[in-house]
Amino acid sequence: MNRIAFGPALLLGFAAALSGGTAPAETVAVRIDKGAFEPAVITIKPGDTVVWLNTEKRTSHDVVFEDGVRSERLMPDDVFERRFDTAGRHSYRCTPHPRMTGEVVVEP
Ligand SMILES: [Cu+2]
Repeated sequence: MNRIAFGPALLLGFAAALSGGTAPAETVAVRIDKGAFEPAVITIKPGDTVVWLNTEKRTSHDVVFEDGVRSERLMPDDVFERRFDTAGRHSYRCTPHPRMTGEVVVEP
């Protein structure tokens, strides 16, 4: 086995993979405040995670997706997070406040 010859090629390949344009996964925040999701529409990349934070003083909310994924009831300062691996539009709403709607747009 020839580690000296093989090592640099492996390192170069790794560096190329790192700079290959695939951004590292990010986590983005949506505030729940004054009876609204802020921002109501958020655009992310596959693999990113969205964190919802209830910043109300005393009102609880939830986050319920059309595909069945849902948070627990979020009391003030509670958080809920979901990672999105597939492209598409993911609509959600708040059960106790049906006018509260939001959307996560996952663009490849
Ligand atoms: Cu609500």
